Amino acid sequence: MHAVLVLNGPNLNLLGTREPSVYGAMTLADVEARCRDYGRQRGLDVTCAQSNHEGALIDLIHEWGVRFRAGQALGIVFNPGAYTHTSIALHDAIKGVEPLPVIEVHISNVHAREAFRHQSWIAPVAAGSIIGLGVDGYLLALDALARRAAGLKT
Ligand code: CA2
Repeated sequence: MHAVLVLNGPNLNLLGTREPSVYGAMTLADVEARCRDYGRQRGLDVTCAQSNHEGALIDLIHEWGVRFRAGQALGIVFNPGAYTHTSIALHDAIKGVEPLPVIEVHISNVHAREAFRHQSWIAPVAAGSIIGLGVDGYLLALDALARRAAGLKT
C-alpha cells in the first residue's frame, strides 16, 4: 500500500454545515471516509488531516517530505482553503519538499468567483491542480497519484 496524505486547510472543517450551493452537502468526515475507501480500492493507504493553522499545515508537509524521501509516501492531495491565495509560506514548504508531488484541489471553481480567489500561490509548485469539480476532485487527485505509483502517468 502506498501512503498518501489528504490535507485540508482552514475552514474546511465546516464542510456540509453551511454554503451547500458552493461546497456541497458532504461533511469533512464524509469526504475523508470517501477518500479512504476510494484510495484503498486503488492500493493507497490514505491518511486524512485538517488544520486551521498555517504552521500546522507546514509541519505536516515537512513530515510527509521526510517520509517521501525515505520511500514511505507517494504524495499529498491538498486543499489549502483560503491560504491558497495568501500563503507564500505554504508555497515555500511545498517547494522545500520537492519532488514530493502535491496535488492542489479546490471544490469550487475559484476562477468563477471573486477576483481575490483567482491567484494561487500553490499552483506554481503543485504537480497539478483540480478545480471546480466538487468533492470528486479529491478522488481524481487520488487517481492521479495511483497512476504515478503504477507507472501509468503519461
Ligand atoms: O473551493 C475550495 O475548495 C476552496 O479552497 C475553499 C476555501 C476558499 O477560501 C477557497 O477560495 C476555495 C474556503 C473553505 C471554506 O469552507 C467552508 C465550507 C462550508 C461553510 C463555510 C466554509
